[in-house]
Amino acid sequence: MLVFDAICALATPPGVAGLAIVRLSGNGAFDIADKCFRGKHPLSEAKSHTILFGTFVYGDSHNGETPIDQVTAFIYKAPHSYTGEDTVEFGCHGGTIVYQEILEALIAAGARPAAPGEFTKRAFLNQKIDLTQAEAVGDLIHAVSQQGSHAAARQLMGGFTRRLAELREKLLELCGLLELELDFSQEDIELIDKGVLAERIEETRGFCLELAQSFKSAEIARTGYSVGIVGYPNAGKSSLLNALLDRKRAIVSATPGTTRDYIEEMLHLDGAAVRLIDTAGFRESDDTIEVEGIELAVELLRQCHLILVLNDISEGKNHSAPLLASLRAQFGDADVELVQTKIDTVSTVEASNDGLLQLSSQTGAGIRELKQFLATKAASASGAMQDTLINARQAALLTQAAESLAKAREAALAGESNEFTAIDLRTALKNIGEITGAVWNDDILNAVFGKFCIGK
Ligand SMILES: Nc1nc2c(ncn2[C@@H]2O[C@H](COP(=O)(O)OP(=O)(O)OP(=O)(O)O)[C@@H](O)[C@H]2O)c(=O)[nH]1
Ligand SMILES: [Mg+2]
Repeated sequence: MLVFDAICALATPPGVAGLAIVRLSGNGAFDIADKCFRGKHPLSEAKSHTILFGTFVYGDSHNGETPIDQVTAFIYKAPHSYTGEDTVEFGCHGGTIVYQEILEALIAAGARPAAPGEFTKRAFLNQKIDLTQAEAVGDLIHAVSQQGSHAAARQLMGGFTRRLAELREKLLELCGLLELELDFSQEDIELIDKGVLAERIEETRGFCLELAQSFKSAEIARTGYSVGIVGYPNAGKSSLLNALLDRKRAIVSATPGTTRDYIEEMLHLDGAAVRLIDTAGFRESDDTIEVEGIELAVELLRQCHLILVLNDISEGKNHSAPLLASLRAQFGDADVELVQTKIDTVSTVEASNDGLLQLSSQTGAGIRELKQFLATKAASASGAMQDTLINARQAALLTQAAESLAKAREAALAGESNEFTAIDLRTALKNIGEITGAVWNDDILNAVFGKFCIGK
């Protein structure tokens, strides 16, 4: 185990709460903690994985000690802790004062404030977890959907780690054979048939590409399936947002141009997270705030996976046809769906549906069907989540690995010297190594842990 200086941080969110946890980890953690802890026994004498009860104090016996709180101290002795180091986790009462005083006391006793993600970074450096697991910790904490959370949990258990390890082994085996052949190049021995070699490389390349392509669906599981609600002013956009959320979130009024900014809310449907975005109605306007709102809406639609174009059926079924056509032309990529609103204002015959989405936010007709529609869309877009949530960093490395493997395959098929194939295989191995952290440098670690929050 590597030994680093002692760091401390609040591991729970600050604010009024029943409990809070302050973490202390690193060299001399128990001695530092003992300067502030008054219990039956000093913490340094406690066994690992025990909990001690006592009083946390600030100050010293010379100038007097001030009790800060009654606390529990969880003891973890190296290497059996999250970081792999000696660790104490203090359970204290929540609020805004107690934890700050505890941190101040620990710092006065010799610890320093932890940097973002520093505990998890130490866990990585001490080989408790690999980089994909460290990233899973981040995904688990920030998960917005059950789906994403469960995939992150599986990744944290090491599912992805094992798959990448298998991949690395396969490539290492191929590299080993090629390099061995090189050693015997004078004797002209062929240890692996070039066709078989090319085939095996192609298999791993396919696997890398498939994983890299799951990035898009992983992003949806990670941040939610985004649905833009658009239409001409007064189409009933904000009313629909409220109806879907089942509460009055946005202002609704008969005045066109009511919504000028955009409103974003998360809706949870069958374990999927759907991010609803209500926008300013599309129209020519002299009002600069409204124009800005419309421009913002267009910008937001670029990030949406689905665009619902709301048409007020009382204005005619095809009233929004020009808007629909222009959005379909502009956002070919995303799904653009027409939704008829205010169907309570027309006769049932007029509203008779041709399999299209139609609803009334006022009576609630069609809302359940729209939710079902959104849930199905979100579920299919986020794909069958397995044991991993590919992120941008991993996807980029997998794509690079696939490119090197394509080159290696070409070299093998062209009957070039093994040297060339082996070099490309080694490059792919390095890329895959960077995913798990088998190969790392400070830039890689900063990219991963810089995004973490303090205390993690
Ligand atoms: N009858 C009926 N009226 C509705 C329905 N949905 C909305 N309205 C009315 O239509 C008007 C406009 O509704 P909003 O939800 O504010 O429409 P909007 O599209 O958000 O409008 P802007 O934000 O101004 O672009 C309000 O007077 C609503 O009460 C509906 O299903 N049936
Ligand atoms: Mg509105």
